[in-house]
Amino acid sequence: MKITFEDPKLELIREKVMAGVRLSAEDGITLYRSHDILAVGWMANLVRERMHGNLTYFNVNQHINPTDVCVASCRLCAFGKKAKDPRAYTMSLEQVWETAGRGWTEDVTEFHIVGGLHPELTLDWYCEMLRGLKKRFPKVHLKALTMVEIAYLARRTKISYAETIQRLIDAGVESLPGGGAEIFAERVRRVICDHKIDGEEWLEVARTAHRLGLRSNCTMLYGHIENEEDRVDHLLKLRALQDETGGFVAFIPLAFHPANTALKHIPPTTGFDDIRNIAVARLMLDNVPHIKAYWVMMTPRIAQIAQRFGADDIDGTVVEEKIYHDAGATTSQSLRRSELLRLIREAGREPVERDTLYRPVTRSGAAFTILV
Ligand code: V47
Repeated sequence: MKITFEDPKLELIREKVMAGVRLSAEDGITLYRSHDILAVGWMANLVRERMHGNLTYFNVNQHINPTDVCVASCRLCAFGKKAKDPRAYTMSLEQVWETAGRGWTEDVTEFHIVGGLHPELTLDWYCEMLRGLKKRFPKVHLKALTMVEIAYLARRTKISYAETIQRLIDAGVESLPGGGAEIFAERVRRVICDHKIDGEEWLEVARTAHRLGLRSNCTMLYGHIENEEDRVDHLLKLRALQDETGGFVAFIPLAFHPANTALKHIPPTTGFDDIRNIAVARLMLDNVPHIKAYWVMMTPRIAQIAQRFGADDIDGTVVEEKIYHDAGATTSQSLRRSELLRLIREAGREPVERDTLYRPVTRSGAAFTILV
């Protein structure tokens, strides 16, 4: 039976998707402009099932944000604070280790560690923090520091990106989270994050990390002042780097949360746009293995539906999330493993607990092993 799409502009794209042909920038714009969400989602689901069958991945992780002090004053951000701000915090090394221990159980397989650009914390401090975590929690994977934090530490230490990353690897970093990419278009960055490294530098840090053997995630912040061209340009730059290095593991579209930011006049994203971003990403990023519907950002309800619109991962237990909650997120700060399982099973998908690099984790009682 031939299915007819409501939006005739999608027919040519469907032919390409069915034949496994790479989509162009123009196709990306067409997908973003279409209101035929069922057709866009149908194609994304086809690709998702081609790549991952009926599986949806999740992990048992814990976020740690050692400091919210940040020298940048990005308009998009509600998390970063100036050092003098009475609300600002910076953990001591002992506090980081103690925070990690508080959320830790035998089940936790990943610490996701990101924070502000602190003017005084040195690369040595971060290395000591990482070594201390590895010593105390040797089985837990350290996914730590964004490209932005790495570029800042490199500049302050007056060493190259490669040397900075190598020191972090030696101290225990095993992969990098995907944050801080925002939108690569300079015109947009000037408004939302003018104190941050530019898009080319973000990509250069990622390229260097991949060359040194680290895998990383990648993200795109949408729902502020960007347009469809900016979104497609961003996705194509990630796709081009992935062609070169193969180092990205997952892409996470991040919906802008305006509350408590300098851009609070911008309305929050809609469920329609959240779902569309998942689907278009799955279709455009044909070389990135996983598309993550991050439940903290899109709510567990939308993340659940996203599993039928291109996403194959709903992220993890998280434990304590600050960046989105400072920006007004009303989702809970953590989900139990059993809740993640229910969200996946009720969408008719088969849950697979994964480690950071998407190897299945099997458990028997409290102990667990990672199948390689
Ligand atoms: O880097 C900051 C963004 C990112 C706001 O790699 C905001 O597995 C929306 O990167 N509204 C942090 N977004 C989150 C992130 C992430 C999350 C989950 C998993 C992974 C991963 C990465 O959130 C920041 C920035 O891009 N952000 N402020 C805001 N007001």
